[in-house]
Amino acid sequence: MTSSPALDHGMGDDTTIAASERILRVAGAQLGPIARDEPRATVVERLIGLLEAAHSQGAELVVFPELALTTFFPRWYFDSWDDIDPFFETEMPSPITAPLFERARALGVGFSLGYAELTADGHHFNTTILVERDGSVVGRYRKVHVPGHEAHEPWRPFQHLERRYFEPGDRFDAWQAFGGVVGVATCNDRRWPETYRVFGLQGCELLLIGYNTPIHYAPDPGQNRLAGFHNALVMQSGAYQNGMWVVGVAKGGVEEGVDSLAESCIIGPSGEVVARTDTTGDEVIVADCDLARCANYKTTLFDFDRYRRPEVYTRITAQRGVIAPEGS
Ligand code: CDV
Repeated sequence: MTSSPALDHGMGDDTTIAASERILRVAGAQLGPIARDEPRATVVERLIGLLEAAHSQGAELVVFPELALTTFFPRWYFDSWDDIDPFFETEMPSPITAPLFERARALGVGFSLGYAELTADGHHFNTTILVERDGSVVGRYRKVHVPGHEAHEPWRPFQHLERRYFEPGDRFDAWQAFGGVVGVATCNDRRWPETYRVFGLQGCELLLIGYNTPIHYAPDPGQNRLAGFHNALVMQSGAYQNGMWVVGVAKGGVEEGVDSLAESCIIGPSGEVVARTDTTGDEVIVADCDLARCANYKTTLFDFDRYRRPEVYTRITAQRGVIAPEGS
């Protein structure tokens, strides 16, 4: 499927609920692989090229992937923080990333950008920053669901050591930005329905999700052939069940020998995909996201205030793992 602002969003004539349009033209800026030795400055040049391509198509907001400045380094085991910390940013913007911020402000384009954050007091997070069209920082999001493992597991063809290198974030905050209510989540967060619902409960109309998803899933390779299906399944259902736009953007392709899912897409509050990449490299997709359309779902089938039963859902926050009923 190619991207097109003029694409029929498949919502027919269901215009009775959304009073007036609130259209934001959003771009997903998919990245192809970043080599381990690719300098940050070169990556920033690629990001600026994608930003300019998105702007030339009228986009006001550009969504970049998770950990968009480096290769996906959790695939390697490192014993010493001296080897890990060079993948992290200690300031944002920094002298190297400042040209992206400056170009975006000059063009009047906002963006979200995933990067590895090392705080002044030594904490490591998988972070995404959201920047408005005037260059102001809307907020920073730190990945809540950190997947993978903590220790070296030599049986795997490659590692997924996010749990060794990142602490989890502890907040899902939506923000007033871009003329609507906007949230950010990161990669594995998209597989958890709680993510979308916590944003949905804040009236979120647009959720931005960057990801790096290796297609080979070592704990259960039987899932490999379903990587694309599961990617679409979780984001489409999250969009529909919460009446929000979801923009999922990959760093895809074969990076340092590991094949990662591309299939970046923009999904409407109906749950329908309205734009999707058709390569595994650097590629921009664009869609006109009418944020007012969210009301069609938020005020009908998914009128939370009318229909939800939080008193019946207490296990969701009171309990972490499974507790099966007693008996055989
Ligand atoms: N970067 C990620 O969070 N990747 C995970 C792994 C587990 C494949 C994902 O959910 O896509």
